[in-house]
Amino acid sequence: MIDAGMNRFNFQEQEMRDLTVVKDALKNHQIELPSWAFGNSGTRFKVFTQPGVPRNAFEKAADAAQVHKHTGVAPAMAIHIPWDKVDDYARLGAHARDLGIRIGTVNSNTFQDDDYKLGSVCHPDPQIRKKAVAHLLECVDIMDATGSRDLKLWFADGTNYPGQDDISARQDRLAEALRAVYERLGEDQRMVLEYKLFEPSFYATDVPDWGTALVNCVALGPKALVVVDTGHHAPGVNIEFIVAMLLRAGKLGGFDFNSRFYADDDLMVGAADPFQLFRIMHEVVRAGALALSSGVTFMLDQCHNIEPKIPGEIRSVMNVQEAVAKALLVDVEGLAAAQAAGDVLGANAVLMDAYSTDVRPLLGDLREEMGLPRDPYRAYLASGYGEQIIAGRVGGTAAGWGA
Ligand code: RM4
Ligand code: MN
Repeated sequence: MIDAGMNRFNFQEQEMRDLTVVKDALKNHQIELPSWAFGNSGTRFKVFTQPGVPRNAFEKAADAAQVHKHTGVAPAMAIHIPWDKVDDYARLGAHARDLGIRIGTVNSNTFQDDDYKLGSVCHPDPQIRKKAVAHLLECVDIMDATGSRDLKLWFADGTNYPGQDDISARQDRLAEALRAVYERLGEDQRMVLEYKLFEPSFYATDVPDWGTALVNCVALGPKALVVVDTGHHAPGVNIEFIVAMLLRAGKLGGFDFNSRFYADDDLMVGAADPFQLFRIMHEVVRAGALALSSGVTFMLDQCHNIEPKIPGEIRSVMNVQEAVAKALLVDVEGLAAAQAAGDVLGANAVLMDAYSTDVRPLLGDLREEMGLPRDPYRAYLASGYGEQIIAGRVGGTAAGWGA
């Protein structure tokens, strides 16, 4: 005899067990913040400065720590060299630890020097290439001091006109430079190679897509992995497909999350297309790559040009969490059954059910369990920190996209 009441009880128990799994996964999912999100930024037309902006990497770490304090899931700040150049990187690492966070990915910069007009590691002049590689090696020294695991490489290299340089020769130069850096990496260090379709080069970019990045990383070895910046594709590209392929190859190093309406807009992640973010996270969850141990870094790479910066980062972290929560709620067995049965609409419905779930109450409960405010955004606004930095950070030069 079927006891309906009993079944209902079992169902609830099952649901609760599932929610515990979902909550645990969310608690352990870490999001890394970019130091440059806290500095002034803008477009090539105008940088609108904001009061209270950090003057150096130490103050950026203090702001990043605020995001972590209110969200509980953002315990790392990536740095950009030379924007975050300091005299003593070990002290910067210790400062971050005192604030309850750590220094994460070290981002190299081979695009803001006059010498790099025709490229950096792919430049036709061996002297310029040498200079670029020296910078990358210096970044590895910095990783040693901060205890960072990853060196992020993004190259502005490319050409503007057909015939300007030899496409294939530039690839040889790229491979040679990458090899030199790869060989310098420590036991637990990795290099993550980021591709971008175009800009600042408008004809041929040297690392324009995941194919080029992957070919290079495979040739280098296990410590070289690909980074997916969500703003670095042509419109309409199926990014979750790329993510799935890289995960299958064991070559996804991490993400640079942001939103785009047009090109590399660097807007808040989950603002332009929360559904795309969900689809990406579904592939990540499906592959079991959410946890820190998976080696996939979930970084933000954004600029808050017109909105306040710390709240913008908090909002972004919350957006990622919402997408992750929804991806974790996908009825995996139901989906597999529908797929196996060729039930097109049924399978799609399983995914859409998860996406359509309002996960905000779940995330509020989770935060309460973690001793955090239910709404990190409002809690930050009420904290007075924003007013405090405006009053306190007077004088000096506000940080921006310059060394
Ligand atoms: C590039 C790329 C890099 C970022 C710089 C600021 O477009 O996304 O990841 O470090 O911008
Ligand atoms: Mn990026």
